[in-house]
Amino acid sequence: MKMIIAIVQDQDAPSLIEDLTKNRFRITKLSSTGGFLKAGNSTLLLGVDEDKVDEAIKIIERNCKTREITTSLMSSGMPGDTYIPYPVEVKVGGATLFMLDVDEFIRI
Ligand code: 2BA
Repeated sequence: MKMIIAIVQDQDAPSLIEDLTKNRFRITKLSSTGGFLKAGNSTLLLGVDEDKVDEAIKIIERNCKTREITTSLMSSGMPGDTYIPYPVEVKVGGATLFMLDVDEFIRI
């Protein structure tokens, strides 16, 4: 069994969860925050049999879009300086996936 940790944009999470559950995947959704943008995103945990991993990835691909986001980050030159906002444009994935081997899966 594999554990897929999928970090996705909040906008894509509802349709992705619906599509995954419709296809009999089990999911836990965690509310998370990206370290760079400091904006909310969604982290999904999927415990998946090895032969279902490709199917899960295909479902994630068809539900998660890449978006260009312009946002303001704050910079300060020296400690004590005022923070100055500056615009940055970033391309936020699709999805960021981590694949972990599961030693044991127990349901009680
Ligand atoms: P954030 O950390 O808020 O990053 C949002 C987007 O900002 C990233 O999109 C990337 O395009 C850009 N970005 C992130 N760190 C950057 C940096 N140091 N310099 C320049 N640009 C930077 P994605 O790569 O699609 O990542 C989307 C979200 O997935 C991230 O939100 C973070 O929550 C998570 N993530 C991505 N890679 C990760 C990793 N290696 N470990 C843990 N979480 C990760």
